[in-house]
Amino acid sequence: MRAVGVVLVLLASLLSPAAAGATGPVTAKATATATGPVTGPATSPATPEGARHEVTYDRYSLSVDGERVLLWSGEFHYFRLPSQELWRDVLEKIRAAGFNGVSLYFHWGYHSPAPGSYDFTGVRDVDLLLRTADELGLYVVARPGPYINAETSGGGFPAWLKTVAGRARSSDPGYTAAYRDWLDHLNPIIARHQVTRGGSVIAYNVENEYAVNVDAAYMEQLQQQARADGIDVPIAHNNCCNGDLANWSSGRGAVQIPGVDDYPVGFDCRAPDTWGQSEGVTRRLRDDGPVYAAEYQAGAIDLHDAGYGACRELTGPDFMKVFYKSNAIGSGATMFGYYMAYGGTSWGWLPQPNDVYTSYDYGAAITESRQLTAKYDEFKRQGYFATTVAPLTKTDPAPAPVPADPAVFAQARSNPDTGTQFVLVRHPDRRSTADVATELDWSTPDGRYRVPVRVNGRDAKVLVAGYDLGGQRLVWSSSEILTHVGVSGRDVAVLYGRDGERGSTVLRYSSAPTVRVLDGAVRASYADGDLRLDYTHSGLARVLVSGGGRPPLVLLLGTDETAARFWRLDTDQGPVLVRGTALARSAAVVGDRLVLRADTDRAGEVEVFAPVRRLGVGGRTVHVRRTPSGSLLGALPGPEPVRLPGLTDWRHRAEPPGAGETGWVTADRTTTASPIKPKALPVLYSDEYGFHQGSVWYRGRFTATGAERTISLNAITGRRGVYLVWLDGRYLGSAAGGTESDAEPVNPDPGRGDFAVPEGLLVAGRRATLTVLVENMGHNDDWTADDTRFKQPRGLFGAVVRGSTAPISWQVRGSRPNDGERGPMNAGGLHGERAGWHLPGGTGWGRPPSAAPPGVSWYRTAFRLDLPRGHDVSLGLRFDDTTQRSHRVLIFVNGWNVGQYLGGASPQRDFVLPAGVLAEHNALTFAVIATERLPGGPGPVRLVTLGNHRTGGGR
Ligand code: IPT
Repeated sequence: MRAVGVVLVLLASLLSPAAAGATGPVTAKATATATGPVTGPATSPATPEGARHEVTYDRYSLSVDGERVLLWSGEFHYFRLPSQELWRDVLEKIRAAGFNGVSLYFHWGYHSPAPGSYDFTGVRDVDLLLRTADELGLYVVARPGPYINAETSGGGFPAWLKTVAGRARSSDPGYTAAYRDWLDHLNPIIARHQVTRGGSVIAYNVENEYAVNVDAAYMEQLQQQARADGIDVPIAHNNCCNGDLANWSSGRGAVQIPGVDDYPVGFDCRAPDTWGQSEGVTRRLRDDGPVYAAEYQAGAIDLHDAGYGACRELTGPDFMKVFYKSNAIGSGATMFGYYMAYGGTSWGWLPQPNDVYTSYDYGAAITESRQLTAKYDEFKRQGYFATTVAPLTKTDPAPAPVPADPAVFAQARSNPDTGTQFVLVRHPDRRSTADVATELDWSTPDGRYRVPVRVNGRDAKVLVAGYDLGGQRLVWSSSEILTHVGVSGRDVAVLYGRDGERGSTVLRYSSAPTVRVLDGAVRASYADGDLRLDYTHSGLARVLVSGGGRPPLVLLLGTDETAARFWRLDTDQGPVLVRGTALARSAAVVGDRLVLRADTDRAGEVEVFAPVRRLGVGGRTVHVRRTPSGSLLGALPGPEPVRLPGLTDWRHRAEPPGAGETGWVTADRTTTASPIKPKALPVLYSDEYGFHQGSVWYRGRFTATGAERTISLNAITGRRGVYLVWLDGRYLGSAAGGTESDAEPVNPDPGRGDFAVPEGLLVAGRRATLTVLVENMGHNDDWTADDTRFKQPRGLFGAVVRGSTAPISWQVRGSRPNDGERGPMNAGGLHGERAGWHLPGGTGWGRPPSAAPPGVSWYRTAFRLDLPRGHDVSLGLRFDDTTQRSHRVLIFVNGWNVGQYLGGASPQRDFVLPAGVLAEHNALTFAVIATERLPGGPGPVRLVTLGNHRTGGGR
């Protein structure tokens, strides 16, 4: 398999225009320079001859086999999408947006249910993930932690690590032994997918924002182990704090490529128009390596429950234009990791509860339900440019042309070898919404010009001068470049500007060329070798330029919107352009036919610029005609409508408090590895007894005196968690769980609840049973690397029966360590979860009562899907209950815990049901936890369609 991949890679590079000596897009050929690329670590000696590729870097960029690479990558969390086929879907969408890379965290806790036990199968098959990225032509920055943060439970640490002695994220022996074992299992998988061995892993990111309480020996040991495990690509790190605090650029533990994370507009989505002061320009941390924007904000967590729509607005196209372009020109970075390209779902017990709820949509360019947004279009505009215009891989700061009006700010970089100039224009205050039109006095490589520019509102442009665009010479343009390809001896270029704004483009010829305006209103003039085109951006204008001593050029002048309808796809005959479909996934030239995989969301045109005469989409031949632009034009059908079944015929099953006799463990420990000590002994922390996920039941038995007045409890659940209390089967009530205590107790009373003992309930001399259900909403992260957050307990923290000194004997029962293919973080410790009620099948279900009592009740229904074939339909489950009742619902689809509905406690009402988890026949099961009587059960819910595309088959 791998050998075939290598042959294809070699073939592709032989066929690439760069190898043939022409200047071509994508494959930026590094020109030999005085500085010369610094050679990275040696390639693996075990690699067969011919498969070796070399990854090197210098102060400008990474290079592969001496060819410079601008790494334009987006972050993707495979663990937030439990379906191998959907990994491919999302990675195809990421690739189609113009990304040439993905940044991948690996989640230790997701793979390891217990010390020494690892699962790399099914939805945990990261070997397949890396193979998929490679097949799609995506470079990978592998980010194995061991600590990853990522708003996931424990920041990626397995919860069992909370009981291991020794500070996490340090060189302490206890922690070291634990993480070494994990990395010794993971590193070899990553290693065999490195570029140096014919795969696509191009860099390896150790640790994550390791900035406070640092231990240099640990950083050094992580890198030594990576090398020992066969990692030979450059090692990087992501600093949290704009390069401040520990950034690992020098000294013990330093990495080769220290990068910087930057979230310049932060995480408060409540006022999405409000941008703070942050410049968001990535700092250079080493002179001998490229500038690396390791995590650059591409969405936001919803810290204040504004909903992800607001986060998508906060980080929308205006923000992307202004900040991404300012950063590219301000910093000269050539390595980018946009966080997130696709956020996904923190299904099961994946959320880190203090910062997120189930959805990790992130307001990203691709929504949780895998739909493409306006942000996706902006990524495409910028990503196509960044991966097309090769001189961007090597630039130095350059004198900027002076705007006639100081209300426009200009900043420039240029490529020292080609002379190509890149000029950023925007408002000096990036938040300004003024509309300013002015001129630049621009000394380009091809002469001095007055270039009209306009900045209307929150906008930024990167204008290019002195660029060999295929076989053409671009002198300058006030339009931006989307991309260009060479097709059958012609150049096809797409330029764009905002709808209604004027644009001008100047191209150089040795004699007057013939200009034909095929579409739109474009004025052409020729003088002294310069062909000047003037136009107003509107729709899609088309100009055919021929003669003048150069190959013919089809110039397509679009708006932001019409430019975004183009797709650039690589084939072994070079890149081709497709226009009109909602998505184009892949293309292949087979003889005289273009075989296209594309999605449509409505009926409409499809146009291709490719060296072919015929077109096939999704296995069907499309009737096409040749256009004056030299393209083929045809029509494609839209999707068929989706009909969804109603959710009816609910069945019910009660889970009485403390039900089930097996699985209880005596809780009598008197010590804990956590720096947070309990209020009273024994230690009741659920992790100490091997119960790490979801709810935990406690049973405390004591001999009553009859004088008991109050039960005082403390429980730590994580944010939005609750606990419920019964005494001798009588419900006493519930309380909100705490989020944390402290090593020196400044917060000694977390999650306190006081419950009055009903008069006459307890009889002197009789055994009494206190039963408590404590939710565990997920584990804290370890950002501060000092154990005080990460090793926060879950479960009961203290229990006192006031009015009695009788000893309480405790038992605890929680989750099983693993739930089959659904893994260690799917099921918690409800009796129903332990008994498999969340799985399809089984008996014992009856008619629902008119109201559910406080406590745990299970509901179930089945539904059959009859979705149109050859379509990609994304479904969700919508909670229509608007009463703000405080019940919570664990949602299981065919056994998979797809999230937790939190009544009035979180803004999330739609839950995405991943296509890979759905089948034709489906079981939908709810575990409802109600803190009060719940008339009518969990309330109205229904299936909703979140997206519907005809996919053209192939998936
Ligand atoms: C940075 C983390 O590296 C990343 O894992 C994730 O948590 C992200 O932020 C926020 O979503 S932490 C940085 C904001 C201090």
